[in-house]
Amino acid sequence: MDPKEQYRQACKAFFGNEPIADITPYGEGHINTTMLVCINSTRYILQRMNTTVFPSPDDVMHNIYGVTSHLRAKGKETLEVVPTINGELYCKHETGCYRLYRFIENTVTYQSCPDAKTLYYAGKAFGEFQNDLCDFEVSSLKEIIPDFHNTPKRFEAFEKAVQDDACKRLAGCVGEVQFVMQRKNTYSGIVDALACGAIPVRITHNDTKLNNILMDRDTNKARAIIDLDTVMPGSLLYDFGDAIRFGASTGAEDEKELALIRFDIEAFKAYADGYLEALRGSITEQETELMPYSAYLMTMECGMRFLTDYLAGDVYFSTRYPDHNLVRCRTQFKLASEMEKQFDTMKHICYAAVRKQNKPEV
Ligand code: ADP
Ligand code: GN1
Ligand code: MG
Repeated sequence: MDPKEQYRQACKAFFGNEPIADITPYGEGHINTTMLVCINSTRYILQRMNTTVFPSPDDVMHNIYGVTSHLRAKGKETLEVVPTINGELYCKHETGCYRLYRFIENTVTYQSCPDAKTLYYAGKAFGEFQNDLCDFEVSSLKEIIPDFHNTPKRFEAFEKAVQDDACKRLAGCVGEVQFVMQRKNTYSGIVDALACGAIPVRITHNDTKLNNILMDRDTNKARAIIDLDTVMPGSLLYDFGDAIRFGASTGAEDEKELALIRFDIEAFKAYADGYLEALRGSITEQETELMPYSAYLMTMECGMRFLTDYLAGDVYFSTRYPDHNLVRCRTQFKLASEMEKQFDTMKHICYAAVRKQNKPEV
């Protein structure tokens, strides 16, 4: 079936035979297939969910419905799930599972950070998101992808992909593979801290890159946190680190010219300021201590996931050309190697931002 026709058919579950004015691919997500649909002069986001990555769409939609209801009750702008005509949260069609959101108008998403102020607003938004979910009932959340940010397990998967070399691509990425191998002793800092209770388990977003926030087109302030597929129990360090790996880079995640990729310490400061301001002192000492490391770790983890997928034949992330995952992993490793040299400065920034929040008001 013609791909567009699949989406037209899926629309029937939500709109019956209403005429569809327009249907076009939208956004830069790596996981779901996203379409912008216009019906009766109203715009919607129609997504075919990636059921390889998310084998239980029921669980994903259960979490999203719960989390968005919770946020809306607190007056927050959030994703609005449009149910099917039969009242279901998504539709199962012969070509896949589809869900529909209202399009949040007058917003933009960034594929790389335009300026530090934008990252400050992003940090504030994710900090508020963290706060807003601190009274959400954990037991009502399904665990969508177990061990999602378990970096040692991600490393095991990487080692296996190297051993298998399923697509005979290893010879072309020996330097990148060595880069990951040489750092194998650095990957367990957050899982160890969680396991021994040194840092708390919280409800986290787990995919905090800048293009998962809708910013207001006029004010540039954050309007809504989107891509709620991976909201699960985790560490706030996953959210902080992942936001930095994407937002505090001077280039896009798939920039081929590595000279353009630098770790931007001003952007790091802006995000940390916004995030810690929104957390209003609820971060612990151990979490603060690990903030710089989390930025490095989430960057390495993402890089090794891209490289794993490259070796496995691009079976997980969507790619637009054969070396796309290899290009992506290189930007991550460039960033990680720059971060390694700036831990002290980063630590200083984080502690200064925390102190500012803890200072009693006069
Ligand atoms: P993926 O899981 O593939 O990353 P996302 O849910 O992040 O998919 O959606 C991809 C892109 O679509 C986002 O980066 C954003 O630009 C856009 N988008 C998603 N939902 C909405 C919405 N409700 N309103 C406006 N834009 C949206
Ligand atoms: C994926 O769905 P998207 O494009 O927002 C991935 C993240 C990665 C990110 C890298 C469920 O995010 O974990 O960090 O790509 N999401 C999933 O850009 O694996
Ligand atoms: Mg996304």
